[in-house]
Formats: sequence, structure tokens, C-alpha cells
Amino acid sequence: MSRLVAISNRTAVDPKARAGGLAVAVWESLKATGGLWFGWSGDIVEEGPRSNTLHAHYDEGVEFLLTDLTQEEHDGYYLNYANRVIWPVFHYRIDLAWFDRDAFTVYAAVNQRIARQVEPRLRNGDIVWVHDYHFLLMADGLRNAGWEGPIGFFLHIPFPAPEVFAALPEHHWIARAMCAYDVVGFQAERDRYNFIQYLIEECGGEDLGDGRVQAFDHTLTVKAYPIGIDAQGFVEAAHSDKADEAAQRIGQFLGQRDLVIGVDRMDYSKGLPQRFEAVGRLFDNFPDTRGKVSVTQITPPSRSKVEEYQELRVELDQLAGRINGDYGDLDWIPLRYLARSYTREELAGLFRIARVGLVTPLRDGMNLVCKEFVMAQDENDPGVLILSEFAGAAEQLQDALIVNPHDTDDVAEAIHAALTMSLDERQRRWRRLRDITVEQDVSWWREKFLADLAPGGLS
Ligand code: ADQ
Repeated sequence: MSRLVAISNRTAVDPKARAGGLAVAVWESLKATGGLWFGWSGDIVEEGPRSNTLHAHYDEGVEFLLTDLTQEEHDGYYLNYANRVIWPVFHYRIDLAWFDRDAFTVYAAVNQRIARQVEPRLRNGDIVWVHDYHFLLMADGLRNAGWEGPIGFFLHIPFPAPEVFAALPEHHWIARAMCAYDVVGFQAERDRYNFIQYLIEECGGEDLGDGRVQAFDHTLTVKAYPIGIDAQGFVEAAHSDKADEAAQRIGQFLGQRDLVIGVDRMDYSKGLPQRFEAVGRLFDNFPDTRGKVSVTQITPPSRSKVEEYQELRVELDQLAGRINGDYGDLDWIPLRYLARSYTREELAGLFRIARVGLVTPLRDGMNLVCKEFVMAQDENDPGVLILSEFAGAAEQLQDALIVNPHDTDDVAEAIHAALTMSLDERQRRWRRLRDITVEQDVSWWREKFLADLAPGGLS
């Protein structure tokens, strides 16, 4: 019997983490098959015997095996290499990367160390599925430790154009290690294309067609598997009591005004300063919107130990203050910016009553918020989605108003077009968005990936 074994930096051992993104997708996959999940416990410990033990937890048929990190591992592998080198470079922000050879050494060592701990726990027939940019080198480690079974990898963030990837001093090493996987999955066709082009241009790789690639004496499957959401679950969340309550609370504040909503982690990839500028352009270019629209941006701080994130926070505070100072009135706050998180149900309720969903990242692997926004809409009076061409989701959600997030006038025009769009057009666009979000949901994504990694199926 084959069993699914997932490896990712963060797990959903805490039920609160089962609400969105990677955690919910992997959790749903493991629950469906009764699998095993390796990851970081979230704790930092002193170097010693404890730093090498695995802590076990069981929940709903899923076994968790968690490792702690030492301070050195945490700083080198997680904070510096993953979040201050790979994250910016893969999001096309070479200018923000803190290139650091020592950090890469620690990153590689943590990948190898965890691989050595995972391998003895694997049994014949297991299917190993590794997630995201923290563990690009995991297959290499598992092979070195003696594992011969299938290993797949899914990258949740973009894979950049070859010349951007090549800015990483360790690009060749990383690419070689990625080719040790049997299946490498990306969010979008654009990412798959970038990876294959890199292999062809820099490593003598060959595209064999049909999703097969040969490089570094290895033949592997490289395809796009766009991640989806639990579409039906989100419809239910949007109709829950908590959703109603949140909708009512914001409704009291809105009065007759239209709600334009944005929900993103506080991250420079999400294009928040540009979005705030676009809101300013909206009130400049379309005076009829003044006093009639309330833009609400919900943005919980993330990675606040990293300097670039602290700077972003300051920039957003200033921009929001300036826009409200310039345009606000005694009875109108044009831009509400809430630096905190809400539950999935509350967000679903806010999406439901919003006229416009603003999803304008400068780069995003997929972006799930836009899919959640679509599923929360009411069929009789749906809101309009504005989506960046640089989100992976733009390949699927072509019926959104697609914008260039750098072009603040373009975004302002799209907001205005959305606010004045006829009911008929809103419904036509929304139905097509809904159909694809329902059809290509999280189970579709999982099955598509696992069909390539484990053609014989799971137990
Ligand atoms: P993220 O960069 O975290 O994920 P995203 O895909 O939008 O981005 O997922 C965020 C999740 O967090 C959504 O489910 C959203 O509802 C939730 N969330 C956001 N703001 C919140 C708030 N204020 N309160 C509560 N919840 C909030 C990474 C990649 C993406 C990719 C996902 C999944 O960067 O491109 O889509 O992984 O693969």
C-alpha cells in the first residue's frame, strides 16, 4: 500500500494553520490518504540532542514528525537563504537579495540533515511530495540517504526567467538538485517554461516533449499544476454566521458606499504601495468616485524580522495617511488599511459584499485570494475581480479585469470600469471565473500532480 509523505517547512499541526494556502492544500491531501507530514516545529533550540529529535503528533489519521531548528539553522536556512535570497530573487527582486555564501551552506546542510532523518521513516511504496522553496535540495539529500522511491516537488512561488535565476550564485547547484526529483511542478506555464529554458540554455538540458525533460543525466516530468482552493468550502464559509456578522459590521461603516477590498500578507511581492498609489489615481482621475467608494486593505504583517518588511510597513503607513489626508472628508475615510488578520469566514463575508476585489501583486506564484473572492460572490449581484497579469492565477482567470500593477492609471481605470460595469457583464464574467475555480479546485490540483508522481495511485 502506498502512503503519501509530505515535507514542507511549515505544517498544519496547529488546526488554525489549516485555513489557507499551502497548509490547507497539503492537509487535505494527507487527510484523504492518511499520510505522514515532516516539517519544522516552529521552535528554535540550543544545539544538542534535542535539536536532532523528531517530535510526533497525530491528528485525524495524519502523523506529524517535526524537527526543531538551532539558532544557526534558523538564521541561515530559513531567515537568510530562504526568505532573504530565494524569495526576492524568485519574485524578480534581485535588488533586495542578501547574497550570502554561508547562508547557502546552512540551507544545504538543513536540507541534507532533514533528508537523513526522514529517510529511515520511509517504507516501500511511499510517495514523497516535497513543497516549496525551503527544500529545493531535498531530493538530492534523500537520494544520498538511500531512498529510491518516487519524489515529487511543487514550487508554490514563481520560477523566474533564466537570467534572473542565474543571478543566484548557487543557481547551477540548485538546478542540478531540482533535477533529482521525478516530478517538478510549477504553478503556471510561464514558470515551467522559465525552468526548462534555463536547463536548455545553461545546463545542456533537452525538452523531450510531453512534459518530459532531460538534464544532468536524469529524465524528469516538468509541468504546471495550478493550485486551487476548496471552492465548495469557501462558498459555505461565505454563508456562515460569522461571515454575516463581519459583513454587517463593515456594512454599518460603509453606508451606501461601494466596498473595494484587498487582502494580502504584508509582502513586497504583493504590490501594496503601487495599489495605494492607484487608489489615489482613482480619486484624482474619477472625481465621481470621491465620497462614494471605500477601499479596505487587510494586511497582516509577516516576516517582521526581515528589514525589507519593516520598511514596507512604514511605507504603507505613510501612503495610507497621505491618501486619507489628501482626499478624506469629515464623513469619509477613502482608504482603510487594517494591519491584522481575520478568520476565513470573516474574510469570506467581506468578499461577499465587496463590489470589487483588488488582487494586484507584482509577482505571485498563484494567488489564492482571487479564487476565494470569486467563490464568495453572490450569483445575482456578483462583484468584479481585478487581477494582476503577474499572478499565476491570471493564466486561468482570464475573465477578470487583467491589469499591469505597475501602471497605476491602468489600475485606477479598471477600478472605475468595475464600479460602473453592467449587471449582465458582471454575471457573464463571474460565471466563467466560478466555473474554472470550481473545476480546478484543490482536489483537482492534488490528483493531477499525484497522477504523474504515482501513476499506480495511492492506497
Ligand atoms: P501567499 O503568498 O501566502 O502564498 P496567497 O496565495 O494569496 O498568498 O494565500 C494567502 C492565504 O492567506 C489566503 O488563503 C488568504 O485568504 C489568507 N490571508 C491573506 N491575508 C489574510 C488576512 N489578513 N487574514 C487572514 N487570512 C489572510 C504562497 C504563494 C502564492 C500561492 C500560495 C499557495 O506566494 O502565490 O498561491 O502559496 O500555493
